[in-house]
Amino acid sequence: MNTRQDKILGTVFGLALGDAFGAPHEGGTIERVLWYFIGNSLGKNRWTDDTQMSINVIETLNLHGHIEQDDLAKRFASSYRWSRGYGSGAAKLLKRIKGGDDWREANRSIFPNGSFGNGGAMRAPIIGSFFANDTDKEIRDKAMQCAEITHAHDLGKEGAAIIAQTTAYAYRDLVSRDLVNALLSNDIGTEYRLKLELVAKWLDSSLSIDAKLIQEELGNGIAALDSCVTAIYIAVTHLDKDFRDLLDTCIKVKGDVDTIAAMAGGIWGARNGYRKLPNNLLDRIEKKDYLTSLSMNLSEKIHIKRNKKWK
Ligand code: F2R
Ligand code: MG
Ligand code: MG
Repeated sequence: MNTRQDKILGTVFGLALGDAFGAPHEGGTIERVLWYFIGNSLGKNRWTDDTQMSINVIETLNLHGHIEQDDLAKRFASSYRWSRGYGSGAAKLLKRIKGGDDWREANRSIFPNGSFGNGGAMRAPIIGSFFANDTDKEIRDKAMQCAEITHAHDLGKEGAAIIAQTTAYAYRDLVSRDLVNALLSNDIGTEYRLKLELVAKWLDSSLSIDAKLIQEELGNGIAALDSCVTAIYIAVTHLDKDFRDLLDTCIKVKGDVDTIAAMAGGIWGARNGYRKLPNNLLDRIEKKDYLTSLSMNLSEKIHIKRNKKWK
């Protein structure tokens, strides 16, 4: 396995492991009991909407080499299954697209300004790794194009952009304060900038930052603004640690654990690669062979794209 394959597989499996092993810890009692019954597939750990939508992004990139929005909208809609635990607005929206509505109108039909949920950001690590060697502006644009199909709200799109950029920086082996500095050099909206500046302050200080403080200051909710910077902070502080430590921290932060762990796990995997992911978790993930072949294909497509052989 070459470095590019290792990093692409690392991104995809880091995301899927975070999702599948975070999901049983998400939400309140009812959600946990429900996931106890449907979170198992033939003895394997099932992933949720986070991984399903990421698979759809990979499929469209493998076919077109860029974000072909109409194709991606159809894939999101036809893959929708309630049992993957989609957000309630996303579920309604995807049913409308499946019923024939144009995504350009459907994406503002549930919430007038579009969704600010973290569903656009949870699939953004794929964009960050695939476009890792492109410019910051290109990475941000691609992430927003991918997000806007379901998340037209500025906060939903900006969350996707910063997750994609963080993944791209991790892919290029930027770490810690250098990574956060690179992120802050972009034209990021004030709401996210304030939280990222707090992250920078924490990294510069000798303060002990526990899960409760992360939860209180950065958030742990289903809105992109309450989860994207949380995932970035956890990823940046665990890039040189074991993947299981990252997962433990996500579980301690509580709330939207599958999505925070999927985003942080994808970023971690882009830096550390597939080979550093824990085998005992990889062996238990649902549809591992399918994810592997999709990811290998994605890695090959990057090679073709870089060598300008894309037809
Ligand atoms: N759905 C789940 N988990 C179930 C947890 C339910 C939870 N207790 C709750 O608070 O709802 N997980 C999956 O959903 C998340 C991704 O969601 P996505 O794709 O962003 O969905 P949606 O429906 O677009 O947005 C989520 C909710 O955010 C609120 N919201 C969004 N935009 C809004 C707006 N403009 N105005 C008002 N509210 C808005 C709504 O409550 C949406 O339902 C991931 O965690 C994934 O794992
Ligand atoms: Mg989910
Ligand atoms: Mg979630």
